[in-house]
Amino acid sequence: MKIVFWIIASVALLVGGYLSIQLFFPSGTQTGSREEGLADNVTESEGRQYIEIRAKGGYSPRVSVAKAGIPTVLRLRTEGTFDCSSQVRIPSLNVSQSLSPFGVTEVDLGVLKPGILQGACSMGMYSFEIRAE
Ligand SMILES: [Cu+2]
Repeated sequence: MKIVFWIIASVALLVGGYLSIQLFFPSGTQTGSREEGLADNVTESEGRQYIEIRAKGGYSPRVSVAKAGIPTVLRLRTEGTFDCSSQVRIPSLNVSQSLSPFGVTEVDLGVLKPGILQGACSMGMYSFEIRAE
């Protein structure tokens, strides 16, 4: 009976290890040394700030840190996006935007107030947030 236990334990370890690798290093994403979910995706140009978010099978980065108090444009980039992340909602700003499968769609967010903006796909399955500080 002992051998059966060890076989089950090894299989569990292998599966668990594989899953955690998938979790921390999802294929197709470049993980740098930055905090998970945070990325340098906010730029400023001529008094406006631009937040770049990629929409495909979810949103990345999941968390964007932006400045409150200046006009802000959200730039949603699709790369062959045929899943529901092409239907973007930001309920608190009454934003509901369909993205074409390829390209960049700009959404004017106005002047951000300090706080957290929650965005999601139409089903609420994929989400992202913008922290305005
Ligand atoms: Cu969805």
